[in-house]
Amino acid sequence: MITSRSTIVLSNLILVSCVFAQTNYDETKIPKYTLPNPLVMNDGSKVTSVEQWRSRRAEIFAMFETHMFGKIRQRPNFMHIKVTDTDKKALGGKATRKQVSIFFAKDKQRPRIDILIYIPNSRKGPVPTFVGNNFSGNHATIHDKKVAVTDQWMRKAKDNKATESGRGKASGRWPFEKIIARGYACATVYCGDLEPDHKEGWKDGVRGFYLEKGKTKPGPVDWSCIGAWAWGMHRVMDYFETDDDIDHKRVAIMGHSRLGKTSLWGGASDERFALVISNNSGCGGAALSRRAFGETVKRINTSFPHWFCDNYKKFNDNEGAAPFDQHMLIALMAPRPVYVASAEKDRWADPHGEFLSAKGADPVYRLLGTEGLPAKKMPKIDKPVHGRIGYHIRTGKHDVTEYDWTNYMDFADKHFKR
Ligand code: GTR
Repeated sequence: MITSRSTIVLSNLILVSCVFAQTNYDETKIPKYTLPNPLVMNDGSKVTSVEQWRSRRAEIFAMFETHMFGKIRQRPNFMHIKVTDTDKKALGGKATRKQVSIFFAKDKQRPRIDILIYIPNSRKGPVPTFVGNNFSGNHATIHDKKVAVTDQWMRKAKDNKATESGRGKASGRWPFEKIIARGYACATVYCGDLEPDHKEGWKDGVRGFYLEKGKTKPGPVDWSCIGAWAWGMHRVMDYFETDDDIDHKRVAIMGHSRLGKTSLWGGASDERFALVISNNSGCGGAALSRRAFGETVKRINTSFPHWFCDNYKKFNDNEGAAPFDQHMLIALMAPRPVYVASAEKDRWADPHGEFLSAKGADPVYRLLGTEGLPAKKMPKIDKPVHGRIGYHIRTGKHDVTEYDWTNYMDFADKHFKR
């Protein structure tokens, strides 16, 4: 006899396998597709000048807002910035650590973002800076007891509470010492400060806080969770503009995986970022959706219904109906340098689709007078290509490694003329 519990388990299994059944890892089974041309206006006319590109860019940007990430929010009227910590003897005296909070409510502690920053002490003036969201709290990015353990909702933690045991757990992904040694500052913010990463998380984040009167939840074109995380990066940039140690004209926004989707959208929606880096961002990030290789639009919208605006669900099993594909998200960075990085074993994120997307942005970069992505074919493993568009596929799995960072810094050196 089937008990009700096993009925539930069974139906869950069927549901999951239905979704999984469509996962394709075979290049020969990729559906035939035609990519929308980033250099053809919605009315069919060709884009042949920089000026026309600005109009086309506006069209493309509106598509990503309306159909994928939701409307971008501007800087709020109220924002209170407070530097809570400055230590000139951090990292063995090599860096200055700053912790800065941005409060969004006049009379409440939350919402608030806590920025952790390390700035090289051997600097002659403002320094170029890498900034990105992190997954597990600022305290997880470094073994530094002065960094407070976050009290925000935490994924994969007992009772969703971060503890001391998480300190430094993600330090492999944040090689602050090496970044400092190369003359860059590096800053990070816990994405959960903006919105906890679950379906109902919007209620406890900035999307809930700023919900318009009369609405009970964000509408189908309103900002998404990724939109909220990206918005947080924009607010960090607002702060950078007030900090004389940061060269705010040379800030690179970087993110991994879901936070790589975020860095792409964050960089696309705020042109103050001078360089944009996507580390293994995959579906909904750098990977072309029409290939439906590895993670698909339907799968991502099912597992993470909050990441994109509800409108994006229209493209479940129907990627070809979108007026854009992800190469056009990359093109939104043009002519700013952009880097797309893949990992050999990260097939879920479709490395080839990430490369093709970077390549798909190349005509826009060339129209704007830059070298674009100087690679005819997908580069070999561990053979990075650094044009105005950078790309590499490295050995190993879905992660951020020293190899990735070394390439990002080399790429930044090239474009920031250091
Ligand atoms: C996976 C998701 C990917 C990627 C990844 C991550 O579960 O399917 O799109 O975002 O999480 O963020 O680590």
